[in-house]
Amino acid sequence: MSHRLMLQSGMISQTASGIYCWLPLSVRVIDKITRIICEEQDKIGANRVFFTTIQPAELWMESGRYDDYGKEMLRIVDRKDNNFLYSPTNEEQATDVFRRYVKGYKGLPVILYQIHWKFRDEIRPRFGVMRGREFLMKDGYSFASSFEEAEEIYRRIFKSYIAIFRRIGLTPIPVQADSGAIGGNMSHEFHVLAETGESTLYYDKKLLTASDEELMTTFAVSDEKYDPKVTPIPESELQVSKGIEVGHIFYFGKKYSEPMNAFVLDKDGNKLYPEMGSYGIGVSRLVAAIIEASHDDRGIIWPEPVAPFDVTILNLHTKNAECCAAADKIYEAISARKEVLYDDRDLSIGEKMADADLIGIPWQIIIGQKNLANGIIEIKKRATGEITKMSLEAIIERFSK
Ligand code: P5A
Repeated sequence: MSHRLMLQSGMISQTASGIYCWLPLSVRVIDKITRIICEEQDKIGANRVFFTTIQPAELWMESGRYDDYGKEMLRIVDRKDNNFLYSPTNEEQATDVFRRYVKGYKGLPVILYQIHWKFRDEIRPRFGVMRGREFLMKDGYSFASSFEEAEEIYRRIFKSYIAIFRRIGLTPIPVQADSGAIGGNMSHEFHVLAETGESTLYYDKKLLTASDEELMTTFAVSDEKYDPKVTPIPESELQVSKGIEVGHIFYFGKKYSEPMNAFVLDKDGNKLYPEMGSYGIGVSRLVAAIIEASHDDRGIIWPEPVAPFDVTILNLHTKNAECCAAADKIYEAISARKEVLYDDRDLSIGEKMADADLIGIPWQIIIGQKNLANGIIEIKKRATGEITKMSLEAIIERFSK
């Protein structure tokens, strides 16, 4: 569903299997998500960087993952026959930056994160950007001086992720997970509820109202791990819903710091290998997940915090001087405070209204010549379809706040 809506609304354009161009509307959504992520990550002391998308193979040989990663890794040879790869994730590179720049125990803990492109040569790219080959990820890496400190950071990130998904307007369900290929012994997936989700979640109802602290310990599992015989949830409390995995966090101790010889000196001059974790959010997948969670049969319904625009002005009669003057006046008056999409295309009323519903901007200001002659302009709330008639002045007042 999200894939069809993203194509129809001109958000993305496929260039190869699992590889998409992001067009103006979707970039604005990504910018909104990015801003929310950065604000919440900065609050917990994480620092934003840009690692690179092209990495030398040597880094992955040090960790032993160059051979293990297999066919999902896109391998590249430069003109001097050096082996490179397009980043599927950046644990090795983050560890390399750490060992170059952090020399003493006083430099710990450190949390670095980026929002950057990844490439994984998935066998079956599916549902558009939901499972792409090239995709945008927020990936963070932490370095701590002890297990206790690493655990405290893990909790901080966990809470930050819950806050991020809630601010976007989604319902996050944290699920205890095996840490799979990344390795280690503490891991949570974050799913968001959507009827069309690929995973089935089994969780205790109290997750939906739990505090952050309770969320970490309340039971939830996804499909393959569900066994009714061992689930510690009373039948009356068990909730089964569909979800989409939009985030995944890992604690993996010294899995990279030891083999990559990344250490600092502790206060007695001994080598201290940091306890590490990594933390991911599928940013481009989130765009599709938001649409899965929020649409109707006419199109997308953007939650206000991530909508590409706050409001759209529909001038239904672009050849009518009064309509144009009213639309211009409103645009001029409110565009300092609101992000406005001004539709002055020379199309039929039906086409413009259908497009506005399809692209899902939260508010529509609808200017038609008959209403305007009576001093009336309509505003429509996309989520409910509710229409209110107002004067031009009242509309300017309403959207200038
Ligand atoms: C955590 C950060 C990692 O890669 N290393 C750095 C760790 N985890 S992960 O689970 O493999 O990926 C994190 C999130 O990225 C999204 N994702 C994808 N999105 C679109 N297309 C894909 N092919 C794809 N693969 C992973 C998911 O949301 C995942 O939770």
